[in-house]
Amino acid sequence: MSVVKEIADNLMKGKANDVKDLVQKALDDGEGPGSILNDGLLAGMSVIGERFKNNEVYVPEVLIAARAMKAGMEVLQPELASAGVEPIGTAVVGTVKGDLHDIGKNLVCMMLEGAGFNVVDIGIDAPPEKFVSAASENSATVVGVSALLTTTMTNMKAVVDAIGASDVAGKTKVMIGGAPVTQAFCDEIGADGYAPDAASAADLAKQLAGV
Ligand code: B1M
Repeated sequence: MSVVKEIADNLMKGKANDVKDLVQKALDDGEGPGSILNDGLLAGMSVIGERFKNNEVYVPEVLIAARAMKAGMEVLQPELASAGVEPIGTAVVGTVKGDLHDIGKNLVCMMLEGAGFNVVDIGIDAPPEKFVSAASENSATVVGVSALLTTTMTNMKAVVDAIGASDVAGKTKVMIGGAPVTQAFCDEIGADGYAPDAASAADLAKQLAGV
């Protein structure tokens, strides 16, 4: 098995230390940072995403795979920067104002990172202005809004409206998700897309970013 394939394999098993060592070995062997990222780390994370979507693995497996990806990225990041490998876009992600739930939002962030996005996590209880300023400062391709409560999902419309009235209107797409959120609600508030789970959120973000 090639070292790059071994990276993907060990990432899927959540073996953070092995992934870190294998990324270093691949670099020492002269493997390109882009291939280590795309065919190793992102390939492994994409398999985990698909399995999660199909209920073949659950939240703990995703978390340990994401931890392994982070370990590999620590070694790879400086090499990517010097090789000029760019992220596929920037995603600003947060939980809507009034809402303190962040487990699903964190999973969405991990899947977006796993798909190759630079992720700016603005945390929980985030007012519309925070989404707008983070999107503007980071030239976000996508803004992701999470809500877990029927009482806070209504605040998503304020984010959609604020982005629409800001300097990033037309440049940044807004996607929404969370347990009480539906496609019908997405259509009603005029968001650009809805994803039912974290893996689908990464697919949707790529689609919205046109990659
Ligand atoms: Co709360 N809570 N909670 N809670 N909590 C729920 C959501 C609830 C359904 C429980 C219940 O009553 N059965 C209920 C909501 C009812 C409703 O509105 N329909 C509820 C309530 C009522 C409350 C409080 C009001 C309770 C109280 O104080 N009386 C309070 C509100 C606080 C606030 O936010 N202002 C509250 C507080 C809390 C805790 C702080 C104790 C804790 C949160 C801890 C944390 O997040 N750090 C908590 C928890 C843990 C839950 C449950 C048990 C689990 C939520 C979770 O993390 N799920 C939840 C009941 C349940 O779901 N069984 C419940 C796992 C996570 C991976 O799933 O977040 O759905 P989820 O994310 C999924 C998808 O939804 C999607 O992808 C994720 C992974 O596939 N997704 C997106 C999420 N965001 C997305 C964004 C996207 C795309 C997809 O694009 C941007």
